[in-house]
Amino acid sequence: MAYGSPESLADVPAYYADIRGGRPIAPEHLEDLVSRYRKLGIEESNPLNAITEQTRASLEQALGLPVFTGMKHWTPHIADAAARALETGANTVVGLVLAPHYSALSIAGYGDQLERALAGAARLEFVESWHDDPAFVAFLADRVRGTASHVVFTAHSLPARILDQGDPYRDQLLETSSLVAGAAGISDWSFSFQSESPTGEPWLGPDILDHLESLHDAGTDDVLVCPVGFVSDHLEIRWDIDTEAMEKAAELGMRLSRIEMPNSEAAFVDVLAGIVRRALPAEA
Ligand code: FEC
Repeated sequence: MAYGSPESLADVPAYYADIRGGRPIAPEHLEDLVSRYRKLGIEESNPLNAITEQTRASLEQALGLPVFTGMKHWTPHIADAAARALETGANTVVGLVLAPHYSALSIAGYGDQLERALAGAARLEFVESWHDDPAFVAFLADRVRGTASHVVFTAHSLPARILDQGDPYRDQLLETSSLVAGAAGISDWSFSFQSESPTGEPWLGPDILDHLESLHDAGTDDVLVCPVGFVSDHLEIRWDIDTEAMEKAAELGMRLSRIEMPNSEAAFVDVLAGIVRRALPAEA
């Protein structure tokens, strides 16, 4: 399962409405979102969902089992994937989200959609998080090992109220970052959030743009961004990091680069295949 992305600019209002779940959208926020997709060159077709399809196809090959894509906010929906799995006669379904860290405000929503769609017609083995999977940690460690830059690990922010609710999201993100840094032998690193939404409530920080200023004030001039909370080249990477954070770094006179995202790379697909195999019951 993946977040999903609008196929064309014309889809953006319906896509945003799905993300907001019926809550109102300020016209200026919709315009801003349309303009971000337009500036990335997305008009009639969107390469971002294609990455998920490549990952699905490669995972199917690696596992020798049918793999279906379900998107949280776009088509094919999670319910479509569940229906297709049931049509093939599946009696066990492994639910894996292409996002490693659990939050009640993110992964739980995928699980609810899948559980509702399966409605008990197949056994559900839902992977709640894979933030400390040793193969995933080793994959990311390979991406940052040997760098001379200060490494900033990042992930999508969420409303700060999750901390009062005992949500493990931030702790899991810090754990992944520390495991990756440890495996790569890196001591010069920090963590920041990114991609905060204008919902009118406080979100978890620091945001990467503020964090870059703090790093600059502390004398850092060379940063490598490692977005541990994401696995592919979507809007939050191509806009929030490659465009906004890059512009901010240039303004401050800093160098900023980021790791290549895992996307559908064979070594990453092997990581996913290992997680699915471990989630499968012994008799499946
Ligand atoms: O490339 C694309 O087209 C889609 C990129 C995309 C990913 C993604 C991942 C996460 N989100 C998470 C939480 C929230 C919360 C809200 C929210 C809002 C948006 C909006 C867009 C968007 N998100 Fe996202 N997210 C992506 C895109 N996200 C677009 C709406 C406009 C905007 O704010 O820019 C606030 C919802 C609300 O308004 O109530 C909360 C989390 C993740 C990482 C886990 C995952 O991938 O599921 C958490 C990719």
